[in-house]
Amino acid sequence: MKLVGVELRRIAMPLVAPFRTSFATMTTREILLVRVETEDHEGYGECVTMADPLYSSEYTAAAADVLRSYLVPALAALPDLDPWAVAPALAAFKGHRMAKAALETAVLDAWLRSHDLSMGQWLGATAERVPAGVSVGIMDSVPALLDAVDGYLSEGYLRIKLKIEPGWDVAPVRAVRERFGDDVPLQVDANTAYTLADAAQLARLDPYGLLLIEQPLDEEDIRGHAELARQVRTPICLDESIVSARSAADALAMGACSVVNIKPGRVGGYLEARRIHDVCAANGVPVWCGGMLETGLGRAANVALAALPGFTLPGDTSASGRYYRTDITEPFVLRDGHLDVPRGPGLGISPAPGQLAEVTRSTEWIGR
Ligand code: OSB
Ligand code: MG
Repeated sequence: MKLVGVELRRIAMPLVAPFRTSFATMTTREILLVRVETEDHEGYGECVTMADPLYSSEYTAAAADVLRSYLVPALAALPDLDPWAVAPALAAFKGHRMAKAALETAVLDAWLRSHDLSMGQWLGATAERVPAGVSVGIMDSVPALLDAVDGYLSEGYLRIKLKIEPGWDVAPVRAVRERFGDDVPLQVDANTAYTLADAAQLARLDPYGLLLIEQPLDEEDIRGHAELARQVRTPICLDESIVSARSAADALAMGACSVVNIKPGRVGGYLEARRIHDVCAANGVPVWCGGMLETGLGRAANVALAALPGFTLPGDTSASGRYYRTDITEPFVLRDGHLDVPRGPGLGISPAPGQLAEVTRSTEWIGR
């Protein structure tokens, strides 16, 4: 493929309800969309950075800058473009995995369209639909949380994840168990809010039969997670700490986790995400697909990834309506607690021009 240019588009999407984690409260999702134009096709990649560097070191303005200043020019210097050429062309630039992932995904979308292949087919998906979980933010009160969980369970979500932080952990978990019973698949996510000194408090979650505790400790504290795994019975799952197939292999070798959350943005794209899937499968370690409050564009690719055979746990791949009143694509809807894997070429879904225009704050064209 021959690259013609790349468009960077900043959009702002109001969330249906504020989403509170241990690191921030989000009310609007500010997103950078990358559109790659080749001589015959176009492709989209959704950059999953947050507006501020609170989940990880990346943030949206920095992603736009590194794309404009380094990544797009490096790609433009290639005589010929295909999905496998992207990561090597960008490798000299350290970090910025979410920005790289968005660019690689846009190239992949265009390339898949030119080969009339769907993302799921190309990745090796073995399922036609994937079970949907939902990530439930920290609330002002336990009754408010129970109302929210009740609503999600009525909609058909097959797994509940509660965001936790010190002061909001055992009480909400106990309340959800008491109200909805022991059969609801339930897990928690701390987004690095604890230290190893909190091991005894985290062990108090043991009686509640959780599927996993996600990222309790600092992203760099692999040894701490390994020690914590010896002190609690609930399986440890890593999110922020896993940035590559190599870091996944290292974490597994150290016993730092027994489950992995795969977010393609966090690890530099879908090619690396699939490598992590393969490393985990080779080790008998279950994986699930995380989310970053994506629009339908990012969601389409995540749902395709989640249809690979090693994704044996429901992901944070919720329906569009859990996040946005109006998505920029055809909305993903729950059917029987599942989302359908798109079948069309590429991402299998495209933005609706009117809706896209409505949420656009700025666009920037970088010609080759
Ligand atoms: O840690 O998984 C996380 C959202 C934004 C940033 C980090 C995380 C999350 C979520 C929600 O938990 C996932 C989703 O529903 O997209
Ligand atoms: Mg997480």
